[in-house]
Formats: sequence, structure tokens, C-alpha cells
Amino acid sequence: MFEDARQFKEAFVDKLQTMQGVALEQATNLDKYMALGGVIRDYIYKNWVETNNHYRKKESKQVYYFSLEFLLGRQLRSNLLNANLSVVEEALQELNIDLSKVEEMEPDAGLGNGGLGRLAACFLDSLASLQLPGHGCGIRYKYGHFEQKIVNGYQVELPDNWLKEGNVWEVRRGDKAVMVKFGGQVRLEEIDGKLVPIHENYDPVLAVPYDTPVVGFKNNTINTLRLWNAESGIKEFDFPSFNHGDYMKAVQYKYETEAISQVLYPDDSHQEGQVLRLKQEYFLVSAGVQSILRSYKKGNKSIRELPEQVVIHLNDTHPVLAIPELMRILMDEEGFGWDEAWEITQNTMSYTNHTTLAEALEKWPVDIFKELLPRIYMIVEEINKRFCRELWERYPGQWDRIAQMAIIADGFVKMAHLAIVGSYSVNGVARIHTEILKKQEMKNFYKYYPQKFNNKTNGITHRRWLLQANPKLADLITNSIGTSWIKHPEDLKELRFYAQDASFKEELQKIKRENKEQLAQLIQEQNQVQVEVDSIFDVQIKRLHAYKRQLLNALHILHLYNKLREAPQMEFVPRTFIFGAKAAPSYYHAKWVIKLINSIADKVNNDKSIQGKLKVVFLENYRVSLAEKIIPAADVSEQISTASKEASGTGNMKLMMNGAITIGTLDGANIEILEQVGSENIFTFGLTEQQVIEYYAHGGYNSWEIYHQDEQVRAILDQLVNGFLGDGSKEFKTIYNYLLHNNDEYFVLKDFASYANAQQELERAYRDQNRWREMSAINIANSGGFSSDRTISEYATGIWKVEPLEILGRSR
Ligand code: 26V
Repeated sequence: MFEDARQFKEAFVDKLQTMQGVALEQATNLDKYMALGGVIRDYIYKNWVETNNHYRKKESKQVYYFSLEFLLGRQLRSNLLNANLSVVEEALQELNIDLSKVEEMEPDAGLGNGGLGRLAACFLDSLASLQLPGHGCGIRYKYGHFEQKIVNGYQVELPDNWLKEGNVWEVRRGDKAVMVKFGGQVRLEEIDGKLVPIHENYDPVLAVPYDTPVVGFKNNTINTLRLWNAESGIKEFDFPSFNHGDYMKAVQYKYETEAISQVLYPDDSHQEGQVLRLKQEYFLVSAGVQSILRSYKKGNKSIRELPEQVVIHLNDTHPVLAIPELMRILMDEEGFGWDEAWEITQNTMSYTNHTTLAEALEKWPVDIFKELLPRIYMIVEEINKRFCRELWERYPGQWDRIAQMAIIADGFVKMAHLAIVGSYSVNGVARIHTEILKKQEMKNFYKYYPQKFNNKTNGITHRRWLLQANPKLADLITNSIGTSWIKHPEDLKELRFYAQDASFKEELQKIKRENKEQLAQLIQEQNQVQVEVDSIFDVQIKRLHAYKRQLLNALHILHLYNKLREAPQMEFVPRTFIFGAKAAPSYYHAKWVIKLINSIADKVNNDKSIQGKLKVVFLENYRVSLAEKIIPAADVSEQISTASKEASGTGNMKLMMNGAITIGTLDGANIEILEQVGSENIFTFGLTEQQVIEYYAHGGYNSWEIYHQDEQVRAILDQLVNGFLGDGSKEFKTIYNYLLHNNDEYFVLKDFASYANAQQELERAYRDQNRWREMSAINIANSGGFSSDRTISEYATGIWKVEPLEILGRSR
């Protein structure tokens, strides 16, 4: 199929007619996108069938990655790349169609908040590309992460109706629907001498799977991302039989049921006791576990062998109810006793922790939990009882320790505790993060289960984030060191010899400049701000959160601006600060920081006295497809979280891989980046993790002291409240109070001087362009270890015990 461009063109024109009902001449870009997607999908589906047959036949162990979030972004270009359809671009050109225009028609699949969801998407890509039998299991939210508009400098949220034109990649599998039960009562009835739980008066919800193919890189493997849709199951023809009252009830029921998969919670840090969120979590895992067992039982293996055949990976605590759900099915439906069911369950589940922020650790009020999931609550209670008994035997009399480790305590179900107790592996996402888990956050659990804890430093798919997002750089790399890095990203190491090569560096610089030109154009179109292409493009793109300290960056910009205003002729390398960030809709502090950045932008960008040397740009609606445009154009990568707070970070890896130089704290994966590139090729600053933890434990920091001692800090803080930034109203009082009256929880002022110093050093380094390019090359050369292929290989051998499986494929 598609041996040449001609064959593809025929299929494409045909698809335009059969799918969209238009001729090529009349087709809009949307028509073209749909038809192109349709042709590619047909092509991919063949190997999908093949892959599934092969998995069935071989009875190979399967991984199911359970996650409330999958932040896929767009799929057209990555499917083209991975399915090896290189003729397509050429064929479209012959038809006078610009692929990049067509591509813009695809809405991002924004089914995630940030790092955790994007990691899940990178992992799917690596699983398939490494020919590992691994599948995603999630929710098909009707509305993805909100669309952000900036109005007068403020964030405004709009619904993201990403499915409105349909979704060419997915297929609905109505025949594979399962039922999920909420509420009702459970009573125990004695049947044949055994106590059997009978669940009555529950609300049934139909879970309907929509499958999306996940295409491996040029290898015929097509794995599956299964997303569940919540439906009432009430058929339209049932309606006439309802009398008036029932009719209203039926409509209401339909509405309430469908609400379960209606919208992604747009928060990545703050847990609220929302029943709907708990419903979503149980809905996903119940549907997921039921469907896994259903297909497992079609094979020849016994359920006792489940742990050798299946691993369910829990992406944070959100899908942790998979543990009691599997227990329920094994006991209530398959007739296992507790001990055997527990052994199977514990050996089937593995869990990743993604944060130590206390406010993000999930816990559910017992009364809400019990009412919504009565049978699951009984099981969790029993898990807790048995676990506490074990603890009592090991630590007799140590009530405090046992209370601290209990799964149910103080009226809450603690999901991280359930996760650790119910799975055989617990991992953190960067070395420092895992160490913090072991010595602080989960200290007692580590002492009790040392063998469960392990580290898996995060990674990113170099296919999307380099090969696809930065094709010119990818070509330069291939022309220099050959193609092996594409399959073996560690081979990027070979580039280190080119760090001294003048012509390589010249090319590198040329490519960066071209990418910057493109981004400058986008900034002009979107923000009507003209930026200097030869200025330093200094980028901070990530969720807006106090611990990530966009505020530190913003205050430092204000500081640079003050210096420039005082001495416009001072030595200064022009800089463009670029931000992209969404704030959780109810996170007021974060929203004020957005407003602050935009107010600084207004002031700075319009001040002629500084001769355009400083520009500030906040790009609205940060998302995967926007990241793909910003990252290749970045010179500087801002990774400035308060040490100990950023579990890993993955943007840091994407930017490094595209040749940006990191300015960062010793936090998350920054530490491993530092190790890879050496201290001459990164700018680090700020408090260490130990110092931060010491301050939190014993106090000793007073932000007012810095205000009083540091004249420059005082100047910028006063500018927040003296009308300098706006219409004379004192609108940034909340930020001022946060930093001073609330003592600056994340040490922004404490790290300010050290950050400003590092920035000065960075500027000095940039002046030596030859040296800067060398640094850039060294960063790219050492980024291969941050490919998610490395991460996934480690999961496969260290946790999942799964092996690659060759798929022969039908198409070739
Ligand atoms: C928490 C919550 C709390 C309840 C409401 C909905 C919600 C949604 C997501 C989260 C998870 C927050 C944890 C998280 O996103 N961690 C990030 O994980 C990245 C991948 O491991 C890592 O690189 C980042 O450093 C880490 O912040």
C-alpha cells in the first residue's frame, strides 16, 4: 500500500469523496484533514488487527497503563512519521496541499493537565516503538483541558470541545461495553455456607470503550489506548414507556451519568473532596479491570497466573481503586478467598508517585467513599484492618507509627497508602524525588517494604520532541552522525565531538535562528509584539504553580527593566522572555501571577526608552501543539522550582534536547541533567533540597529581612503596590502580601540574588557565541538518556518483566 505518491493520491481523493462528500477542488482544510486522517487510519488499522492477533496467539504478558490523563496533543504528524508514510508529504505537495496547514485543523487531544498526562503519552509512544505489549486505559473526556484566553491580562477559561468535528483516530466498541455500579446497599447473604455480598439498588452506568491505535516507530506494532465513555444505557426507545414523572427522572439520570466522562478536572495540585472526581476514578478502573479480565478469560490461562500475564500500572494514586476493584472481582465474581485474591492483586499492581506536595496527595472522606462505593469500601476496610494487624505484630505498641501508616485514618481513605500496600512496586520519577520519598514522605513505608521502592527517572519521546518538532535539527544530527540515534537515542553522544566543529556549530546556529524566526512570526500574529530574533529567547513553559516560581522569573524581569531604565546604554544582551502556562481556574495566586506577567509585558514592551532590548511575551493557551513550536526556538530553559518540589520535570528534557541551556535549581531531573552535561554547560543556583527541608522543619527564614536588606528586591516589591504597573490601582497587593506577610512559602526572595547572579553569568556566556553553541551541542549530545525509550526499557525489565515482541505486519 502506498508504494508511491500516486497510489496515495488516489486513496486520498477517494476518501475525500466517500468520507467528506467533496471533490478535491471544493475541499476545505478541515475536509482534507479528515480525509487524510481517514486514509492513514485505514492503513494503520491493518497492522492493529495483526498486532492484536499476535498478542492473543502468543499469550504474552501485557501492560496496562491506567491513567486519568493522557495528553496526546495532535496525532496526524506522529502517525505519519511512525507509520513510515513518507510519501504523503510529497504526494500532498503534488496536489498543491500544504501539510502544515492541514495539520492545524486537528484539535489537540488535551486529556491531561501537564507533566503527568504528557508523560503517559510519551510512554505509550515508547511502548509501541520498543515493540512492548503495553496499552493505555483512560477516560474519553468530552471536554479536555480548558482553552485559555487572555483578556486584559487576565486568564479566562473556555470549554475545549475537542470532539465537535468527530475524532478520526478512534473507534467505538459498543459491543465491549461493561457496567459500573455506584451507590446502593450491600448485604451479606449466606449461600451454600459462604457469605456472599449482594449489591442492591445501585445506579448502573454503562462504560463504552473507544479505542485509538498507538503506532510504533516503523515497526508494525500498533498498541491500543482505550478510553471509556460514560453512558446511561437507557435506550431512546425506552423513553415512550416512561410516564411523565419517570420521563423527567430518566432524562436527569442520563444527564448525571454522562457527566462522569464530561470533563477533565483542570487541576494538578489541589485535591478537593468532589464526588464526581471519585466517580471518575472508580468508573475508569472498574471498566478497565473488568475488560482486562474479560479478555484474559478468553485465553487458556488460569486466573491464578494473572500476575505472570498482566500488569496494571497505576499512574499516581488516581487509579488506585483498581486494587480493591480487582479484589472484588476475584472474590465476588470468581470465587477466590481473601488470601489468594490478595496475593494475585498485590502481584499485579505497580504504582508511580508523581508528587510530594501535601495538597496534591489524594484522600477521600470516608462518608463520601462509603456511600458512593459501598462494596469497595468494605474491601478497603478489610485491607486496612489486615495491614494494621501486620504492623501491630511488627511494631507492637507503636500506635503513632501505625496510625500514620494506616490506609483509613482521621475519617479519610488515604490513596497513597492504599497504593503502596496493594502493589509490588513503588517508584519515584527522578533520583532526588525517589530519595525524598524514601527518607521523608514515605519513610515508614520504605522501612517496612524496602524492596518495593525504586527509581525510574522520567523521559520524553525524542521522536515527537526532536524528530518531528525540529526536523531541521534532526537532519543536521543525522548528516553528522548518521541515523542510528533515531532507534538508539543514546547515540546522540556521538555529537559531543561536533561541539568543537566550527561548521557544525554554524549550522546549529542557523537552524536555531530559523526556528526563532518562525516563533517570532507566531508571536507577532498572536500577541502583536515584535521581538528581536537575535535576542536571547528565554522560555518558561509549564503549569502555573507557586512552587514552579514563574514569580521569581517575573520579578527578575522587573529588576532587569529597572536596571535598563537607569542606564539604557549599559552592556546588555537583548532578551525576549516567553511564558506559556495555564492556571487552575480556582487558583487565585496563580492567576495573579499571570496578570502580573502580562502587566510587566505591557509596561516593558511599550517603553521606548529601553530601545526594544527587553521584551516579554505571554503566549495564551499553552498546550502540546504550542510547545512543539516554542521548544525548537528556545535558547534558555527556565527550571527554577523551589528545590525538593518538582518531582522530575520533563519540559527541562525537551528543551535540552533542542539545544536550550538550562538555568535551574538543584531539583528534580535538573540534577541528572547537570550530571550529564557538566557544570560548565548549565547554570544552577539557589537553596539546595536539604536547606529547603531544614527551613521547613525548623524555621529561620524571614522574607522581610531580605526586603529590608536588599535594595533591589525592595524596589521591585514596592513596584507591585505603588501603581507602577498599571492604572494606579494597587492591584498586586495579594502577591506583595504573599511574599512578605505570608513569608514567601517557596523562597522566591531568598533565591532572588542567587538567581540574578546566575542570569548574569548566563548573559556573559551568551556573548561568547562560539562557546554558547558548544554548550548547546553538548546539551543535545547528552540528552539521549532522557528519551522515554530508556525510561520504558527500565520499567519493562525492572518492574513489569515484559519483553518485546516482533510483529510481522501485513502491509509490507
Ligand atoms: C493531582 C490532582 C489532584 C486532584 C485533582 C486532579 C489532579 C490531577 C493531577 C494531579 C497530579 C499532580 C502530580 C503531577 O502532575 N506531577 C508531575 O508529574 C510529572 C511526571 O512525572 C513530573 O515531571 C512533574 O515534576 C510533577 O510535578
